[in-house]
Amino acid sequence: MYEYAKKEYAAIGVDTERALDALKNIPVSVHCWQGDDVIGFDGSDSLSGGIQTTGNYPGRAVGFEQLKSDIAQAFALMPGKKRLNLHASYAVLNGDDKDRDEYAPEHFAPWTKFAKKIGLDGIDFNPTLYAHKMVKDGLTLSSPDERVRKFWIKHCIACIKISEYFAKEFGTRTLMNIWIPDGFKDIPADRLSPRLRLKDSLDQILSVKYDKSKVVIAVESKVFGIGLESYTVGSNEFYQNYAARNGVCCLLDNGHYHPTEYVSDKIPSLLAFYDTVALHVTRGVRWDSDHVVLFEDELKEIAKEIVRNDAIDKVIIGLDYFDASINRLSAWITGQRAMQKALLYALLTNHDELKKLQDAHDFTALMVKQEEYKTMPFGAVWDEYLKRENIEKDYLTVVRQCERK
Ligand code: RNT
Ligand code: ZN
Repeated sequence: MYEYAKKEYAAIGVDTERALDALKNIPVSVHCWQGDDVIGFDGSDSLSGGIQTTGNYPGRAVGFEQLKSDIAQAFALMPGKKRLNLHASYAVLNGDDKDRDEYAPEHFAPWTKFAKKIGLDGIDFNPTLYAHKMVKDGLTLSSPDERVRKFWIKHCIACIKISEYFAKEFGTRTLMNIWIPDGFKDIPADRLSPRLRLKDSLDQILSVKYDKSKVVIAVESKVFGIGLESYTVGSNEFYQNYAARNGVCCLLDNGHYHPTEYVSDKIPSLLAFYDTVALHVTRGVRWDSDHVVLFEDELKEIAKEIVRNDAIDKVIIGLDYFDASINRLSAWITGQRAMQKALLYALLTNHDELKKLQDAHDFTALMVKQEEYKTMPFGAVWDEYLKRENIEKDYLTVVRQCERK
């Protein structure tokens, strides 16, 4: 089957061997939070900040040991180069009575040890500014209460140190992504002041010296959250301008825009101005519902924008979804494999030929060729990839076994 597929693709000017080689080297940062419904280890056992996990499927990982073993199991069934995307709320405190503003590399050393043991490429990191008593009236870095802002500024600075530590340990760049939930349910009286306070807080965080070749800091915008429908402090315009002026990176979460806006179209817009663009790949169904990522059209378009713009080294791919209504290991694996499939699909496309058709304004041929791709023997190349990665195609059987255990 693979030999046949190889010939078919060669006939349209695509080298499947090159595609397979490229795919296995594209790192995908897999989020730890699918395993435990975004709860974390450090206290608050309910989620806040306008995000929500729905479903009551049994088997939520509780504590470091369970989450570690679930990650080891799920990651073993994922092909390709993997990184672990960690939130600060997953600190391993071992009885150390420290709050988030005092977290240090030592609280994450057990994660480093584990990630090295299972052969990961590195760890990416996220300060956690939700599900905590210092979130006052739903606000963190934009709070009118200086004490609140100070606490979260300190937390973010602590996270820069921890990110630097991860980068040093693995010898790869660590992405540190800042997302805050700050917003209002109903019509505000002042939309500017919270944004000015957020700007000042970010300035204070970024005034700390850090090695930009080791740590990439990103800011993640959003349009609304549950219970925060009317106003979001960290809006798209706010963060894009902040990032452009302050030399940080924008993180695009494809659940964070209006449903008719596409992140696939935003990636090349940002690539025109930035060296680095970060992604949270998710699937919103009617809202930012964080459904499991599937191999569908918008995901394919996102992958095409990464591949055909020679942006594999510029776009940092991370996953961000959480489904508690199905087996969590299966959710993890399905989404990660979907991302890999979309990248492979993009790598198996003769972009030069299609671009030429666009430049010649031959949209008739472009449409025909794009349709032809859809029935190419893609599955045979995917199966070959799994074989070469030593990964069984079937993961449901293993997942069911784990479930029984
Ligand atoms: C929330 C953001 C944020 C979180 C994670 C847990 O809407 O997408 O990235 O999902 O940090
Ligand atoms: Zn996100």
